[in-house]
Amino acid sequence: MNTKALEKTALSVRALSMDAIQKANSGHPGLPLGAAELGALLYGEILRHDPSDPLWQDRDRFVLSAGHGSMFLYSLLHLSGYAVSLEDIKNFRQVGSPCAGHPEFGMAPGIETTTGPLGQGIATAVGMAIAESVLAARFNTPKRAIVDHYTYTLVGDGCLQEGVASEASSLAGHLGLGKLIAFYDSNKITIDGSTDISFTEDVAKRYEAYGWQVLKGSMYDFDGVAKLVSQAKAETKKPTLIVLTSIIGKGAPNKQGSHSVHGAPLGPEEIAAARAALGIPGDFYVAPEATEYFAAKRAEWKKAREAWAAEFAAWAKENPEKKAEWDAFYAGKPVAAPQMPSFAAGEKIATRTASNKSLVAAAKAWTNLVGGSADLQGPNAVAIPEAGVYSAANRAGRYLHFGIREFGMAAISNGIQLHGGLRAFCATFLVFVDYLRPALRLSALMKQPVVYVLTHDSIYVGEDGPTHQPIEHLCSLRAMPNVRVLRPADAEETAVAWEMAMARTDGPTVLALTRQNLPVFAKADPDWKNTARTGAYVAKKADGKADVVVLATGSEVSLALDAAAKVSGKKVQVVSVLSKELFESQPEAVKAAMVPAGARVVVCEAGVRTGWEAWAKAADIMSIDRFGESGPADKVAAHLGFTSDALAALIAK
Ligand SMILES: Cc1ncc(C[n+]2csc(CCOP(=O)(O)OP(=O)(O)O)c2C)c(N)n1
Ligand SMILES: [Mg+2]
Repeated sequence: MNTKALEKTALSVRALSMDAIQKANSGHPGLPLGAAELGALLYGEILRHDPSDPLWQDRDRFVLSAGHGSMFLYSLLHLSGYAVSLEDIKNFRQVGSPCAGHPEFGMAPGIETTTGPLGQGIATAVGMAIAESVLAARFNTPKRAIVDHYTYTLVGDGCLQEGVASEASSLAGHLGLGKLIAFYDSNKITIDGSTDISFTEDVAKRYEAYGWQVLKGSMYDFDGVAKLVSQAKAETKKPTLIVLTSIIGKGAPNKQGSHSVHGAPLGPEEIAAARAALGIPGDFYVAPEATEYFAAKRAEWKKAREAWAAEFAAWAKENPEKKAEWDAFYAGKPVAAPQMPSFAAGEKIATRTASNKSLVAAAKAWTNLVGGSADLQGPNAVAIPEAGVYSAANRAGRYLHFGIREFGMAAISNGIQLHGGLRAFCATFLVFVDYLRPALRLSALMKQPVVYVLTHDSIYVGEDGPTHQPIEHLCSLRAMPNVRVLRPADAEETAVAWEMAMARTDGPTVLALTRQNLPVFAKADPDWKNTARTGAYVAKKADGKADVVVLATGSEVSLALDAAAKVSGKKVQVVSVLSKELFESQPEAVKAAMVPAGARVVVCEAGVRTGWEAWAKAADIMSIDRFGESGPADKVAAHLGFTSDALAALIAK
């Protein structure tokens, strides 16, 4: 190990970070300065990666969970040879710069996931480690291990205070993810000051209790940390937490060790003092020794990757069937054409139950579909018997028992999806989407097509009462950019919704599904399966030009069909709105074909009115703008005015 070059690399990380943050007049120097040595060691000696092929499937993954320390990552990406230029670093935190305020997936090669919301990074890393083990079990042969890499993450005090980190770490310990290695930048400082004011637990003991191996060392001891990493790798049955004692902002002589260095530029005087103390000769300094060191490393890395490629080619030749599957996995394509289920008109079946049939069919075609529920396998109807259960003993299993950890589940699903090669889904009650919302937001921001199976989608849940009855949830999910909310109205629509979810490549899909049975109804539009992909289609056509168009979603479509049958003297058309936001994004002509100009619009949805006002007058919207009630579903619905008689009366008005 070339300690001198590593020291010069750490020096360059400090120099670039303090200058970029000063130039932007915004940012967080504490972590990049305090953890620069680990960064040098990680990017120089520990990671198996190749900046000339940043998407190399068998690269080690690194997640900067403490995303506020983004300059740590950008400096190291630049120094080690990724396509992050000095110019990019000088544009840190400027509009359009790949060096955004917090690391953003897709903005620059080498950023494995978006971080910044503390705690989610380590949870996402858990998902990546799961993905690695699934793919290794699926593809490696006794002769060749073509999937064999580690997942590293760097967490701070903040990440380890967040509940989502606990959820995911508990599961990681249970699953025995031996190739997950987390470094803890233990500087005992957060924004408000010393961790003494709010965080005095024994983190090491907590992680031991989760089933992790816990090791301790100093952030500034290259040999020591390298040895700890070897020890972490030697423990194949447990994830490892390496607690590194550190000094926040190390190198800024008057500010280091204090919370003042966490999240504000050092200022010209402190920068001058730091330069003098560290021997930094000028602006945006990169030590020549660091440049030389990484130039040599790049040649080594390229060779290592080419050796893997040769191994892969030999493997592909020996295992043509596995290779075909591998190609499909990485292209996001099914290995066989999906055979979605069909249903008979009149059949009464809950959309969650229909969803299970579609999920099982999808899992047959997309043999890389991996996921599960937060302890609601039965209620969410997400069992996939032939997929097997993923566990420490069965890495080839594709069903994940996430336990009652909704937020951890969704962040882990992002990691599984981001890793590459797999499709992820997860499931819980729709009302508990609030427990996982921040991870759904990152799925949407990162354009990851995770499928969220969210059942028990309204007051029709019944007896479990208001805590379990979604009210504002459909509206709030529709408000989140790039989330596609699909609320199918019967079993047939559910199959189409699953097809749409699996076909999506650029963002998450929420499937809002019923607990209660719904009739499979005859559709007026003969081409409804295609029309539905616009977000809506005509379920019942008016006789001639419609006087009233009823827009309904999910279970309220059959309510609307019943109501329409009760209305005389008016030409009523019923439109099933599978996806409100998708329908609203269509050209005017598409919308007008279903909702003709001049027709009165009535809306029916068992949720809040907000968002429907553009379609109908407030008095024409049948909605629920209060919390629900505990009672049998039909009684609760009647109590809240959700009957076909009430809707018929509204239509007839
Ligand atoms: C979920 C979430 N809550 C709050 C914040 C705001 N925040 C950013 S950094 C930080 C303190 C983090 O402390 P630590 O992880 O110890 O980082 P250090 O100060 O040591 O760099 C907070 C509260 C955030 N980014 N994410
Ligand atoms: Mg800290």
